[in-house]
Amino acid sequence: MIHMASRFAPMRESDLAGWRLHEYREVDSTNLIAAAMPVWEAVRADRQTAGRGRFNRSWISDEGGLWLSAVLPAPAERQAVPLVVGLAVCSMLGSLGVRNLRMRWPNDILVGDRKLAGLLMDQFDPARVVAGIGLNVANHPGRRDPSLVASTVRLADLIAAPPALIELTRRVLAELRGLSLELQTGGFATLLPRINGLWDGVRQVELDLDGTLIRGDFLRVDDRGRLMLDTSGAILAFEPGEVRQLREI
Ligand code: BT5
Repeated sequence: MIHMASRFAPMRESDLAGWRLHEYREVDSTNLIAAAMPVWEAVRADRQTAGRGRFNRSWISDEGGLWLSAVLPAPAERQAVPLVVGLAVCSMLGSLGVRNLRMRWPNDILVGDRKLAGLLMDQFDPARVVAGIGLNVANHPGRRDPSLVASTVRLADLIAAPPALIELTRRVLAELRGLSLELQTGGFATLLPRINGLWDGVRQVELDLDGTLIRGDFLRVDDRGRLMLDTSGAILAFEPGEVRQLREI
C-alpha cells in the first residue's frame, strides 16, 4: 500500500546533503511513505509500527534507531542498488570508527555474527528505487523480540558516543548521493571491487531457494550483482530474489 495522501504528518522538513528530508515521529514503514516521493527525497522516522524486512519479515524499529528511506534514481544496472547502498552504509560506519564490519549477502551489515543494520529495496516504478536502511543505534530490539538479543548489535555498543540520528542521517545520505552518482557515471564495475571487499572472505553457506536447500562456498558477487556459489563441482549464480534466506554454516 503506497500512501498517496499520507495519513502521517511530518514533524520537520529540511535540506540535507543534497536531499530533501521529511522527518516523522511515527509511521508504519518509511519505505511506504517514500514510495510517493521523487528522487533525492528521504524519510526518517523515530519509530515504525510495521517496519518491514525482505519477504514480508518484520523489522523491529523502536525509538533510538535509524529508520531511513531514500529515493534513488533507478540505474541501468538495477541489481547494483542494494550493494551500493550497503557500501554507502559501511563507508559511513567505517568513518565513525566501527571495526570488523562486514556484509552478508544480499542485505545485512554485521559486526562479527551480529546484525547491526538491514537494507530493503523497493521499486514501485521503473524510474525510482526506495532504499530502506535500518540501523540499530541506541534502541533495544531485543526487548521487543528476545530472540534478537544474541543476534543483534547496536552502534552504541561499538563506539563511545554515536552521533545524533540527524547527523547519522546526513552522513548516510551524503555517501548515498556520492555513490549513486558514481554508479551512474562509472557503472557498477567501478564499485564492484569495493563491494567485494565487504564480505570478509569466502564463507560456507546454505541457501534456501524457497524450500530447496543448497550448500556451498559464497565467493563474491559477479558484475551483474549475482551471488557466486562454489558447490565443489560447479560455480552457480543466484539473483537476490531467488534466495529466501542465506545461512552461514
Ligand atoms: C532486513 O530484512 O534486514 C531489511 C530491514 C530493513 C529495515 C528498514 S528500516 C527503514 C525501512 N523501512 C522499512 O519498513 N524497512 C526498511 P531481512 O533480511 O528480511 O531481516 C529481517 C530479520 O531481521 C527479522 O526476521 C529478524 O530476525 C531480524 N530483525 C528484526 N528486527 C531487527 C533489528 N532491529 N535489528 C537486527 N535484526 C532484526
